Amino acid sequence: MAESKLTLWYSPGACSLAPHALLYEIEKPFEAIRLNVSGGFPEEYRHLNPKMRVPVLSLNGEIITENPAVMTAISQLAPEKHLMGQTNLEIVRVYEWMNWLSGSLHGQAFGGLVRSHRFSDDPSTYESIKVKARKYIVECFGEIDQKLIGVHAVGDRFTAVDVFLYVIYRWALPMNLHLSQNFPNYTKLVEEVERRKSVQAALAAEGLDSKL
Ligand SMILES: N[C@@H](CCC(=O)N[C@@H](CS)C(=O)NCC(=O)O)C(=O)O
Repeated sequence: MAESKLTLWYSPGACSLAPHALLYEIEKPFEAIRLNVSGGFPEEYRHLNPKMRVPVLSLNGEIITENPAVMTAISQLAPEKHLMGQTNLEIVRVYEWMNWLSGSLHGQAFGGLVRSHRFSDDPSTYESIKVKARKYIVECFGEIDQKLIGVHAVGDRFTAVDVFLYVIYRWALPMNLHLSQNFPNYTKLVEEVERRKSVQAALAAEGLDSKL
């Protein structure tokens, strides 16, 4: 069977780092195109993703956006690895995590912290939006820590959820939240994820340090 043609658009350290690592995980050839979130995306990018966000995956010319969908598409290329879970219940749990991480923790909590202007047109409210967002991040990290019983979020093997959790944990590193003391289970999972070859390869490709 012919190999799929895969291209990922990413920005270093952004949520696209998770599908970037998954691409190494499935061990298939792909092209990765670097953008820079902080510098703003070039206008030509709009035709690929009118939402102007990363990640974007092109799979044989089909454009896929939204992290849970992008990671599902990548995982389907190596079904034997069960990156979206193996049993029916595991698959359900993976989507339960993915939706919450993507919608609530990423979109609302980190969105409020980093992009407060999207939540109000009144600049005088931005500081209070940031304060609330920070509280919500801490609350979500507490929920994650409580939910984790082993070093994997779902079942007893690595899934896409683990690497998504890893990327989000990295965002909190500069926030002075004393992560290892306050969230020991989450920290253990992150340490485990960071040891993976796929994650090390994605970090190197994006020019990022391990940091943990
Ligand atoms: N709902 C989207 C959100 C993607 C997203 O917000 N990506 C960030 C990087 S982590 C981005 O491209 N930000 C640019 C911006 O907000 O202008 C998904 O899950 O893929």
